[in-house]
Amino acid sequence: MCGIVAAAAGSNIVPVLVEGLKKLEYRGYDSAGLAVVGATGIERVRSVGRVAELEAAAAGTSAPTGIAHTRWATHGVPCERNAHPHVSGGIAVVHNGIIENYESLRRELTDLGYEFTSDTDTETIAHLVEHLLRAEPDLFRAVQLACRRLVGAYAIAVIDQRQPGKVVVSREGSPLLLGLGDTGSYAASDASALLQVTRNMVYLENGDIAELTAAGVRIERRDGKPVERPVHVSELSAAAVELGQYRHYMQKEIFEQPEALANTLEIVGGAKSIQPGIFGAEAANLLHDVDQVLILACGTSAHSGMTARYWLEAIAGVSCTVEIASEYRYRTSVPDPRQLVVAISQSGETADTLAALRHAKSLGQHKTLAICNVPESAIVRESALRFITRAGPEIGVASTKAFTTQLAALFLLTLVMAKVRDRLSEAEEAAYIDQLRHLPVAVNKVLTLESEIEAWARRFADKHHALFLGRGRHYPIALEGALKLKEISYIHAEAYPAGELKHGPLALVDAQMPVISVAPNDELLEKLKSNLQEVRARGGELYVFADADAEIPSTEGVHMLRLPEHYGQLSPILHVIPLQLLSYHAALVKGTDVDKPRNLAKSVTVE
Ligand code: HGA
Repeated sequence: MCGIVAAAAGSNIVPVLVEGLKKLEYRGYDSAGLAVVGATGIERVRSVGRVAELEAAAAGTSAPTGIAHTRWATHGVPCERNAHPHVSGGIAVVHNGIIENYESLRRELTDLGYEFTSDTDTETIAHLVEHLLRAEPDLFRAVQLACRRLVGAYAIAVIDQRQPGKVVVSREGSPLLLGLGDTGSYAASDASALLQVTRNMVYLENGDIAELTAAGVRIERRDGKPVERPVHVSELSAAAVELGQYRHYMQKEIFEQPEALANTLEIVGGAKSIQPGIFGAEAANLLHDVDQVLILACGTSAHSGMTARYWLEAIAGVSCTVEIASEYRYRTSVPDPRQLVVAISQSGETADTLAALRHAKSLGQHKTLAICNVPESAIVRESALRFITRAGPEIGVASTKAFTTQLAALFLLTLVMAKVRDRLSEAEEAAYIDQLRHLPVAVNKVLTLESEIEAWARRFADKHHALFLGRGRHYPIALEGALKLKEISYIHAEAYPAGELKHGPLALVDAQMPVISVAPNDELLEKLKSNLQEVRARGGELYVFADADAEIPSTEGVHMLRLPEHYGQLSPILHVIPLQLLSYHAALVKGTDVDKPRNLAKSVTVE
């Protein structure tokens, strides 16, 4: 979602701001802007569209202090007038998040004579700070006072033309970190934006306010208490966020899956058995009396949770519920303190998942586990146990390697739960570990299908709808395939458990409706084959991803691609790969913006 970059340094920081925004482009945005404290006061440049356009528009701008932003609109349509920074008098503000009490603040500030020129909630912050500066001329203090009035989630950065050389930032709910450089201080929504100037990062806590100058930073809490925050040396490699030989980040990330899985599973590399400690020192203690699992997640992460439900119940014999985080947080549920609450999120900052986790804790559910790709994220920090997937930075909005590494983590959880519950023999454990060890190689083999899938994708160019079918633990894989196709090719796609076809969706099937089926050689194959016959009998065209050893004849109207031999319980991890490739190539054929699909954003940090 929105990206923030801010800098206070000894020389011109405009190139740093622009380069930082480019690194945050992957988060998704609709407009961009920057403001600096120039010789004549605040100089602001904004543009609807790409950061490259902003860069061109800001070519003549130069100053040592400034703030910059990519906006993903929540309040007010994407247009230049609503793009950040927003200004009031001598100050300029960029904001990530939502100010929930903006309507009452807007009324109050309008009554005080402030004129609103945008439809955003953000503009209230600009006027509020400007107003508070009348009584409290120090920018740091004025922002501190303003934050006490804001309700909602935010990360903000503020500059004041009367106090050049200074940026004040604060966070509550939305991500923000500081970068400590040799000749300047910086802030950004994530570390990738600041690697160009420093590796020394300080992660702000909710309620922190920081002042950045060329000489360094100081941090206080909202109530005025000074705090020290540790400096982390980021290990993120700059190459990890470069495109390299690939056309798109999504393609790169699909092909990085063998490595991402190998890194994530390194923990079982030489091991003969898996210990609860991989989820944290407290895990053995905390998991021993768990009688149920509740998984909270959104989007693709919810699909990994749904797949894990099949594993947890079949292998570990523990009952499992998967809830969409935005639903769970607002419904009245029956808390069970012995339930393990698992929050899954690539970024670890997904607003709905974080709020759902907090909600569960407020109900007395303290057995919590985070499965995230970002170690310092809020969800990780706020959970009792954690497993950090090692997918590396995921830039493409459509999640791929984060999904398969989440699945690997959830499979490890299944094995640990099975052991804790005495449901796993040594021989079974050894066999699963062996399969996990070979998983990267198996994924590699599936990736070799790319050119055949590309040929299939061409047939999707004129299609407006598609149906995805799966059964059992591959039903969530069908859901994920449909989501991928929707997200990046804008083809309307639905997924159904294949047995459900005859209860409604079969009415949609005709020659114009491609039906994509996940057909592993498992215990449900014969049932699935009957469902495929039902489609053929109605003239539907079938695209079947079958295992090499699955007996499905390829007849007229039935296109078939063969994966390697059936991979047992871990087969969903293999079967999602061709669906990712299919949506990627369908999007290429349709000419959509693969890495930045319309209306969508990475790291969904607003509700
Ligand atoms: N509410 C602000 C910022 C939106 C945002 O953080 N998106 O990720 C706006 O609409 O401009």
